[in-house]
Amino acid sequence: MTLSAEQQIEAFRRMWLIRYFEEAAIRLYGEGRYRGSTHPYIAQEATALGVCAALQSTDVVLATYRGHGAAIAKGADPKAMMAELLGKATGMCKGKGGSMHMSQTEVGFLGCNAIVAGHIAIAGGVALAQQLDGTGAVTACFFGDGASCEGVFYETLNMATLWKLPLLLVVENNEYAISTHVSDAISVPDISMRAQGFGLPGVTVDGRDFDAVYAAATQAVARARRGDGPTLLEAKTVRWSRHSAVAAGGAGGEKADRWKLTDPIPRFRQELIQRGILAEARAAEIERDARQVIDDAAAYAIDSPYPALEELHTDIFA
Ligand SMILES: Cc1ncc(C[n+]2csc(CCOP(=O)(O)OP(=O)(O)O)c2C)c(N)n1
Repeated sequence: MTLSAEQQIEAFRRMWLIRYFEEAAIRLYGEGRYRGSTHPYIAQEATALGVCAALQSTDVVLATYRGHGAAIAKGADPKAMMAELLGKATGMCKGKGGSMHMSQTEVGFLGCNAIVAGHIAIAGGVALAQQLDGTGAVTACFFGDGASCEGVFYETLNMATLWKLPLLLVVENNEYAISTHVSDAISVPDISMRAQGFGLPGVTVDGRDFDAVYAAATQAVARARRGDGPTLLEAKTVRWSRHSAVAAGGAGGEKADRWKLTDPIPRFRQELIQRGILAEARAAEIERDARQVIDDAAAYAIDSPYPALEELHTDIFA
């Protein structure tokens, strides 16, 4: 499967939407416009876009608290996301989810999750439902290197492989779980090697390379749709220097700006220009337009009302 020029340009546009969304999220947090926290996806954009470009609109995605990127990549509305971030009634979850619990089921984004690795089991369940429904739909689940050390990851690998579930497990190895480096926590050089013990394919790609992620995801999705079962796809990447808007942790010092040297967006832009798909002027226009979309989304979110007090108990499951 190859992507059309329009699809590649749309992926490029969404990379900028993610980048500007995250920059705005950090800025708005600093201005005290919302509480809790936010976990930037900056520098990891090519992974979410590469995977989501291999999915159909009827496929679904689950992500972590670092999930704004996956949401935008799956087609979620930045305005409704920004309003959700600020806890406003116009948010995609009516302001009750916030940064770590965004979801928009209409576009197949089943949500961000605050519990490290908790959603891996949920994704297994969603894939089981898809298999039982027989629609041919596939689930993609994004999580971090730290999450791949949790027991529920191994339980899901085992059952998903045994039952041949239509599941794509995407481990985004950004080297750090808050302040713990992978070399202090993980016994193998590639997390994808862990697939060997469970009998499913494990693949490692450069997560900053859109084409590499897309190619690997396309194969994994085809395998899942054929009914041959899950794939563990490791996307190696680097993280924005801070874990979250409130917690530091990570590279720090001279390593802190490493992501800038391997920024996936100029890399993809260069690729598209070399392929003759994009001209310099058009690339600049796309970037400008994406920034405007996010500026408008921020203004919309700021101007939106908070949920009314009477809404306190609606949509609450207990
Ligand atoms: C079950 C659980 N344990 C601990 C935490 C606290 N916590 C939040 S993020 C995080 C690090 C996870 O790192 P990783 O899985 O590598 O993902 P990344 O943040 O790098 O995207 C931890 C320990 C949590 N939210 N849930």
